[in-house]
Amino acid sequence: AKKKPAKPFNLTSTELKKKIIHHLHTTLGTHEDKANDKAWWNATCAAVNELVFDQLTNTQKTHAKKDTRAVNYLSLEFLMGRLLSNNLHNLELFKEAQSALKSLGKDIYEVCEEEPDMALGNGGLGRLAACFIDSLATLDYPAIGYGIHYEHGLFRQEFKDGHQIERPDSWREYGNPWEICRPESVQEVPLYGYVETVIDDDGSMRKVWHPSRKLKGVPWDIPIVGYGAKLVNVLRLWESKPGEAFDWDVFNAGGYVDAQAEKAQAETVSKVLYPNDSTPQGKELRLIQQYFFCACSVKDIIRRFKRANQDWSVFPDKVAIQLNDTHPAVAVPELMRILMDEEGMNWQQAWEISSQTFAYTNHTLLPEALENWPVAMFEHVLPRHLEIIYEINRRFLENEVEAKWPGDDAMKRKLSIIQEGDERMVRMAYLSVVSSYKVNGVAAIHTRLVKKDLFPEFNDLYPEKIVNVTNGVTPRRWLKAANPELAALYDDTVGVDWPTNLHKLKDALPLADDAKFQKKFMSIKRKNKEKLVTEIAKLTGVEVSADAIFDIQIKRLHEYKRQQLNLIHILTLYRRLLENPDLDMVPRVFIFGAKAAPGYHMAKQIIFALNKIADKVNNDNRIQDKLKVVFMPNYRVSLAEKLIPAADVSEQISTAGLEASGTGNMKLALNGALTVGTLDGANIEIAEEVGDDNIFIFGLDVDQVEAVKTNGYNPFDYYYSNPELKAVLDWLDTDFFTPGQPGALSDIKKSLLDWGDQYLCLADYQSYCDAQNEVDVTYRDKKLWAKKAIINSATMGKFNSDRSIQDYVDTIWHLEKCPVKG
Ligand code: 26V
Repeated sequence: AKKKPAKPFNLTSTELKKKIIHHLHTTLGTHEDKANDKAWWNATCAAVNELVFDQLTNTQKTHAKKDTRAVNYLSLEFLMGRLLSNNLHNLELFKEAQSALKSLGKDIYEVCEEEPDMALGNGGLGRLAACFIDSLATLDYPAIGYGIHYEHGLFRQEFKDGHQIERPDSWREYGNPWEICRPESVQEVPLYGYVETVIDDDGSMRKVWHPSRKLKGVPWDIPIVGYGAKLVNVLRLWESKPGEAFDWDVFNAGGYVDAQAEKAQAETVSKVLYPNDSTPQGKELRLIQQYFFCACSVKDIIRRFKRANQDWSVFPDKVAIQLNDTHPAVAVPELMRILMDEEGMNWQQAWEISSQTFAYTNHTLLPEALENWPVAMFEHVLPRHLEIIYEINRRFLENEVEAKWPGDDAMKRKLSIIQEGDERMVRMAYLSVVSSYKVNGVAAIHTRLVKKDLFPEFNDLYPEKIVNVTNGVTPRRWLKAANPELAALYDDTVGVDWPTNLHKLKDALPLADDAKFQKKFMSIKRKNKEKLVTEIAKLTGVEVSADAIFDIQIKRLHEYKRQQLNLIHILTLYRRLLENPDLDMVPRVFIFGAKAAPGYHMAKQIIFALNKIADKVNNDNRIQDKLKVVFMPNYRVSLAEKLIPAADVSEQISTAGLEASGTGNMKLALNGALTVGTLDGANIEIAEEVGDDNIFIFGLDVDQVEAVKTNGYNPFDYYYSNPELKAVLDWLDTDFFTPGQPGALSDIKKSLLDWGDQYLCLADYQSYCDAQNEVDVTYRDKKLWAKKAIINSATMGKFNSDRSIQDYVDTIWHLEKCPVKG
């Protein structure tokens, strides 16, 4: 059972070394003597590409020939991180590359560090897309990821006096070895203008859109190597350029500046990723970004379809289009427009096709995160699309809603895709639900709430439409590549096929109690912690000990994720220590990684507060290093890969009902961290897998949250009845943490009291402290902790993104595998 299957490429390290040197000379134009790590990185990428591009060509040939159904995953975000180490692992050539580079005097980990992260996403939604395209390729499913080729990904975070500063991220400044430009597949994108109604000779009516501007979409392809490298799919990212309409005459007539300005404007469309992942700003540029990439992608999909088919009616059999949240929802009216205005279909024919093609994934219940576009703006940018949305809405209200709730105008207003009021709005979520054949939530509880609270009437209307697909993460990146020693231990213990069959880890469960295995498992954790100690010192200057509990909260900064609850618990411990420096507690290092949206005041305040508290705590000799606080700057995928393998405790403490799923929770548990968490998102399913004894659940559950809110929540009740809580909140009003600036942290206290504590931190405070106390008690029993850590890791099989993808295939996409020969 432990015999290793044949490798995709039978390359020895010597052969790989030859290739690397060859590329150093011929691709990089340099030489061993003067090459720096960047050059070595580039040369290694080029060597990898030789293998990958070959298999990419094979894949595309096979797919074109067989013309099998494919899924098109439309997403404004793909948070890929680095690709070299991942690609080497998926080609099963990491060891060979390691020794090749070693014989050249290079450390592969240092070489990999040269790669800038592809940070083309904000957080969970974008990283999920990245895991999914890895799994699709691994499982031999034909798929294309479509997105935007942003010049700048998510901003780089720096701290200045504890405050977050945003700096531009320039991931491609010195080129990117992974991408291939495909000028032969450029697309044109019309914008603005007006719609003309034309009556033809036979009396029939048609619409002609006269756009006033045109952009060009240039595709960049990034090969996606599945594990075992059997199949190589592509991620196709569109870059905007000025279209043909670009006025070269003006240019030649001396209007150089005007022409440059227009060019600059066109290029602005794919310039930067919007860093806000909670409140849509309603900016015209964002709508244009969405339309730009949808228009390019839909045309590209149709071009491929037409290459193999004449009969439009089979389109939904060949093409599935998945909308990653509502961000690409404008693809729906775009497909309708092409089918009617360009292919000459009538409404029924076009709708028949379109409504069998799209499916939509919802990723959030937060009302403020739902996208609504002002009708006026929509009309200005996309006049024809607005007409089509009106018609979708009219038919929906007059046929479906009327049939179900006859004469009920209130219901029509409620479900209308157009929200009436002072400023009329297009509700993109409703458009997506009405236009999709399936809608899915991303964890069991989330889907239940999507049905019950977000779209209850739609669920009545279409009882089969809303389904659950619980999220997952790729075990290749998040265990094999990120935690090579634990991966090797699993290889030896359960066999080498766990990277594709993560349930195999369960075979290690009988060893959870075994002293020898526990020792191996925990000494790997220890080594990972020691590496992180060095990294923390390097990045923050803070000295921490690997003997302490490493307690980690890494995710975007959001009030609903409740970093502030973690904060007030830290203050609680600090206060106890100051009152009793001999307090018997296991030393703890609280580690944070989080970016705040640039315009999100309270999130930035929380970062500032944590930095100020860290300054104070870390330099307080009275507390004998029992407490440390570390805020790691610029949290991103590559940093997550260093933090996750070193975590003892995983903080998953959102207000129940608000975190759709979470995926960091899965990665951390897979790497042997124990979760302190609420009954929210996928935490619930994690608890089911690991068992109640192996997770620290606290706080109100979804039903209790609802009850507390309906009964009128008053945070002051908790403040006045809990002296410890009162003391730490009052502390925030002093200048203890911000000498000379009293009140600098007061907003946090205000938000938790005067402003109503929307996220019920105070209601969950005591329960959270109790759970944290349990952590302390449990950690003292080294054997017990080791057992729980092993159980956590070994029971994460369900959260393999391969399982998620197979669920999508079974319930939504209905794809067939299309293996490719090497
Ligand atoms: C929302 C918005 C709002 C408009 C402005 C731009 C923008 C960009 C991104 C988002 C995404 C918010 C939704 C999101 O990221 N949800 C997360 O999805 C994860 C994957 O399903 C899930 O694990 C997290 O719980 C959920 O918060």
